[in-house]
Parts: sequence; structure tokens; C-alpha cells
Amino acid sequence: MGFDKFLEKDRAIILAYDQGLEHGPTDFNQKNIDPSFIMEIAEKGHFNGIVFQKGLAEHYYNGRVPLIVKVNGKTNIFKGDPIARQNCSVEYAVSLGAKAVGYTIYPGSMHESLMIQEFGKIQEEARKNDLAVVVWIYPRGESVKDDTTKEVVAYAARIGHELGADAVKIKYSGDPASFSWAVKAAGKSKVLMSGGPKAPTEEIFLQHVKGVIDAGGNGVAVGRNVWQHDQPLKMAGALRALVIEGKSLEEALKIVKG
Ligand code: FBP
Repeated sequence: MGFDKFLEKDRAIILAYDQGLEHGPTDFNQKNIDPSFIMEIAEKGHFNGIVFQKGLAEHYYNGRVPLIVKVNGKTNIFKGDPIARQNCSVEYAVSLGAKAVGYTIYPGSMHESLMIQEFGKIQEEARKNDLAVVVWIYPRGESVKDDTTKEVVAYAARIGHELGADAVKIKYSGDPASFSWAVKAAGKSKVLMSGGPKAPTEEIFLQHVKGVIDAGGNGVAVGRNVWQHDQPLKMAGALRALVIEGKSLEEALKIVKG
């Protein structure tokens, strides 16, 4: 089943670019607002996968990097307990060239059951179409006070595993020891760290990535820390060094600053 197409030595660096829907153009500058620029980073930076919503996949996907079509999403205009509903069928994702579908669940939201139910159908549909399933699990809403504690992050990972995801995309819990509990909780699902806003320094971001690998995680599915960087391909090189090649933080920093 599934996620092997995205793995290299059991690891993966995935480039996420659905922020135009999730956050709006506020994340973008003159260059990275253009999805062709991101497609080029994914290819030249040797990413193992790229994430697009269907609209971008229709116009910009070039077939040269494995595609994950995100099949749900939401804007950040509404501020209540979050819900993101399906906007693309599995069948249509296949027609766009997808090798996986992506779906976000917000456990803790008052709407979590709708997303869990909807994801259940998508997961089964994906299995019939031999597509991998990646689930973004972001505990969020009134009931969630801190989404990066050891227990909350491990719970997120376990939810993905219980629901049949091949890979779970979760937040970093702050250190390798606590994150290794999430990796355990994820069982046979692969574990990818979600990036978040551009970190104050490259070192902070890359330290987190190294922590994920040290904890036994499989890699990252990140966006802003790559395509908001002045030199996205250097950041891609640093990620590849840490995640795929198992290099040290010092070596990765040399690449990104070099
Ligand atoms: P980033 O590395 O840019 O944070 O991307 C990861 C991601 O999961 C995107 O796929 C998604 O658009 C975004 O984060 C959602 O961010 P949030 O819901 O935390 O605002």
C-alpha cells in the first residue's frame, strides 16, 4: 500500500503549497505567488512530492514530482471551530496525476466527527484507486489549549494511524524525546513534520527537522520555510542532507548558508 512512491530510504521531503487557500496571498511575495515557481523548486530541489489543491494541479503540475492533491481545505477568514470539507473527488485527483490524496482533520473542533466521517470514505476510495493517503492532523478549536504538547501531538499521530492514513503530517512537539512518542503512536503510518510560519532563523527550523529524524520520524511536509527563503534551493539541499542523507545539523547549515 501506498506511500512508497514518496519515499527515498524510508524518508521524504514534501513541498506543501496550499497556503493560498488556507491563508490567502498574505504568505506570498512577487515570486512565490506564482505556482510555476513552486513547481520549479519542487523539481530542482529534488523534493519527493508536491502538494497542490486541484485548481493549481490543473494548471501548473508538470508530472515530474509525485503529486499529492489536497482534497479538502478552508480559508482562515472564519474564526470559529474549524471545519474543512471535501472539494475534490478521489477520481478527479487521479485524473490530475495524483499519487496520493491529502486531507486535514481538526480533532478537538466541534466539527471533528464530520471530518472523520468524510475522511473515512476518502480513505476507502483511495485504496480502491491505489492512491496513498496523507492526513494533516491539527488538533484545534475551543477545546484545544496547546497543540504542541507531547500528548496532543502523539494523539494526533495516533488518530491518523487509526483512520488508515499512510502518512500523518503533524506539528513538532519541541524535542526528539517527546516526538519519539508520537512516532511510536503512529505505528506503521509514516510521520512527517508540518512546518509552520517561517522560523526566525534557519538554525531553529533545521534543528526541528533534525529532531524529527532523531526521533525516528520519516521527514517533513513543509512550505513557507522553503519557498519564503531567499534561496529556496539551498534550503531544499539542507533538508535533503538532513532527512534523506542523514547528515548533521552543521552540515545542513553549511549548505543553506553556503
Ligand atoms: P507550512 O510549512 O508553510 O506551515 O505548510 C504546512 C501546512 O500544513 C500547509 O499544507 C497548510 O497550508 C498550512 O500548513 C496550514 O497552516 P495552519 O492551518 O497552521 O495555518
